[in-house]
Formats: sequence, structure tokens, C-alpha cells
Amino acid sequence: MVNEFPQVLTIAGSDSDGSAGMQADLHTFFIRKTYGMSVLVAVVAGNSYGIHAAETLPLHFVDKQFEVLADDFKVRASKTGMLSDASLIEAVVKAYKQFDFGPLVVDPVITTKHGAQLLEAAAFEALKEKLLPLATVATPNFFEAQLLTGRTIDNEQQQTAAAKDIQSLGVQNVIVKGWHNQDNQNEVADYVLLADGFDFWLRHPYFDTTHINGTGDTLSAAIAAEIAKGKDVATAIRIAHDVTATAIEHEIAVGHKFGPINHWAAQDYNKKEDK
Ligand code: PXL
Repeated sequence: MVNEFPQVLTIAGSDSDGSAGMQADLHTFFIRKTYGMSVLVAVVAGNSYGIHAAETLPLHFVDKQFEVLADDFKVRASKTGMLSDASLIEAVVKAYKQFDFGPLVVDPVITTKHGAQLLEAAAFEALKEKLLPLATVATPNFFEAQLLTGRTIDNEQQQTAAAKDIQSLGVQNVIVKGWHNQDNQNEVADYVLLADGFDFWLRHPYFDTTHINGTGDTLSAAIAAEIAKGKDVATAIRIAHDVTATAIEHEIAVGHKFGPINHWAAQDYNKKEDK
């Protein structure tokens, strides 16, 4: 039984207000009953008004975190979040090729929903050419999907076309998240394109709330957690989608402006199945 409990790794930045980034990932791993580990690559000074400053960790220290985790643990799935720049993307790619950290979920974090830049523009090529080809699942929102494909996404047909373009970068499975649906303002429609070409839409009502910090982090972390527990990719994506929608639906009062989603509200999701 040594080392058998499902271990999941987040490779991401810390958000000081706890609403997004590594903190949201670790909350998610916890509520999905997995054991969360973390390789910290960057630190942001953020609060509910926005991101005020950011720093990256030295590369040798990022390398060291990967090395010591690989020496001891059996990570069954991992995810990336904020990676800041090309040198950090390359450090992740190097570690991922050197060690076995299980299937990789890439959340291509580029900016926050409020416009703070979390990945340098100069790093887009490294993201596309080096990291995304390693992804078992990529989870761009429609804005990131536009930047990655050069397409404008104004409707569901363009959303599906963007998913195909992203898959052609070497990503196996893609979910292109909608904002609120351009075709139906009362819902959010996410499009899933699987490795075998099977595709489907996941829809949930649009919740009119300013508490959506950590949404993308939670979705991608929940996908990694479910894969770590042995779920197939399509099931992992469906569970993660429901968990994230539940967390958005039940907002909590933290901060004055843009607040966090509520991981507690989602923790009983699928309880029976998790026993
Ligand atoms: O949700 C995107 C995100 C990822 N990582 C960090 C962040 C944010 C958004 O604020 O701060 C560290």
C-alpha cells in the first residue's frame, strides 16, 4: 500500500488571495479526494481588485522541486497553470520528459479575466510548440483559444473549429470553454473534442456573479484529479465541469470585488461514487 493513494501535481503560480492559481488547484484536489502536490513557478501579489505584482522562481529551484518529487512519489496526473515565460515552460517540458508525472492537463493560462498578463507574449510559441504537444487535455477558455489559433470565436461553429486547430498542435483532447454563450446568453457552452474525434457540448446556466476567480484552475485541476483516480478522459471532463459549475453557483462572500468560487459547495458532488 505504500505510495498508492492518488497523488496529483499542480505546476503553477501562487495567488496570494487564495482564489486562483495553485491555491484553487489544491482546494480542488482536496475536494476530489486526491492528494495534492505542487511545483511552484511564480508568485503573484493579488487581491480581489486584481494582480498587483508578480515574480518568478529561479529555474534551478523549479528543477529541484520536480527532482525531489520524482525521487519519492507516484504522481498519477498533473496540470499546469500560470507559467509566466518561455524559460519556465521549457523547464516544465524538460521535467515532463525526464520523469513520469502521469497524463498532463495544460490550462494555457495567458491573462486573468480582468486582463492581467500571466504569460509573456514571447512565450506563446513555446506554449504551442513545446508544451501543448505533451497535453493529454488542454483547457483553453475562448479568449485563450482565440490567441492560440488566431481565430475570432463569436459562435459555436467557430468554437468547434478552434478546438480542431488546437488539437492539430498535438493536444490529444481539448475543451474550449465558452464565455457566456454568444448563441444563448443564459447559458455557458463548453465544447469538448476527444482524441478519437468524438465530440460533445457541456452546458450550464450562466450565473450572474463577480465571484468566478479560480474557475479555469478548478476545472483543469478537477480533470487531473479524476484522471489520477482512474477515470477516462471524457468522464473526468464531465465531472470537472459539474464540480466547477456547482462551485460557481454557490458564491461565498470573500473580498470586495472579484471573489472566489466556492469549493465547499462542490465537495459532495458524486459522493457515493467516491466512497
Ligand atoms: O486563474 C488564473 C490564474 C492562475 N494562476 C495565478 C493567478 C490566476 C488569476 O488570478 O493569480 C497565480
